Amino acid sequence: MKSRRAFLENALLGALTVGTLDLWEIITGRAGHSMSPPKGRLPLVIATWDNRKATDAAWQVLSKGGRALDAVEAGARIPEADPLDTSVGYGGFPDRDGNVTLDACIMDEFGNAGSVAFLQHIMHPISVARRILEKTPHVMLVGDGALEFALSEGFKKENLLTETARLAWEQWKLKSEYKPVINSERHDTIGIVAVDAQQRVSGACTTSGMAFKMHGRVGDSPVIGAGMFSDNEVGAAAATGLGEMVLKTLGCFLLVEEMRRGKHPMRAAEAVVRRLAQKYPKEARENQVGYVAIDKKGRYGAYSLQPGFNFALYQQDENLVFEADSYFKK
Ligand code: SD4
Repeated sequence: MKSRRAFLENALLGALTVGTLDLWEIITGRAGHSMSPPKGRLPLVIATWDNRKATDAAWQVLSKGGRALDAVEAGARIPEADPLDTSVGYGGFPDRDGNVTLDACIMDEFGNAGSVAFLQHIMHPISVARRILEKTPHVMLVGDGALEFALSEGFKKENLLTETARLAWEQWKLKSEYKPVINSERHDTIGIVAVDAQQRVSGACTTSGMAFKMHGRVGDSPVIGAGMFSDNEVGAAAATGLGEMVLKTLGCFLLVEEMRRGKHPMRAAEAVVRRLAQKYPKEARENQVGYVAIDKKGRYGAYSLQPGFNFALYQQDENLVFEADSYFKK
């Protein structure tokens, strides 16, 4: 019943949050709802946005004593195959020329990494990234080369543009004067990080990127250290939101380094968001960036620029979703 109590405490925390100070934290020394208690618990998986189906798939691996790498891959594959998720894989909104182009990366507990960018026609870029990690001496393959590799590994070539996504693109073309507009409202990219019962840390990130982007545009999600970073000595982090901002600050690498210096995952995520807000004040005011993070002890945290960033968390047999604290307030 401890998990139920933790849930109630988290709800109470939400109610007690005033401005940037968390009253609950002041009264009890306990952390806020974007922040786990100081002790942490294993195993644990956390994902950007309300990706509870993904954290559930990951939990099926973790709860049986499985490997964090398998858990994050299993989780990432859920939105990739979901035609209703318009920011990831099949059903993802296309670029401004009508092509669905995908970015993904994955890291294991040994620090090995695999990544694909600007990949077309393959429903599960995260699994292609894992094959790159396991079967090649490289970290990253892009475009036609990534597609060739995927096909040689037995992945199927498919049409990923759903009718819904095509219609949204047609609509966008009418309104947008055909400029490469960065769509700042829609964000469902999944970044998913886990630590398993044996304290192995891994992470994955997969996306179709910004809707209606310029053809060839690659965001933060496939870039190791930007959209995701995992270091088995410390923990892991994943990002969502305007990839250009995450890329310019190498956000996830920075976040893991903040944890290495001793910060709780939530405080580390907050520090990285503050860096963004201070360095790029105009972009920060107008766009969303959010981070989720875990450390090796099983503590978690999340923080975003704008309010409204939520995250899914599976720990102690409960699959929950919380809204993260944010730099700008409602
Ligand atoms: C990108 N970071 O390509 C991704 C977009 C994103 O939810 O997170 N969308 O910039």
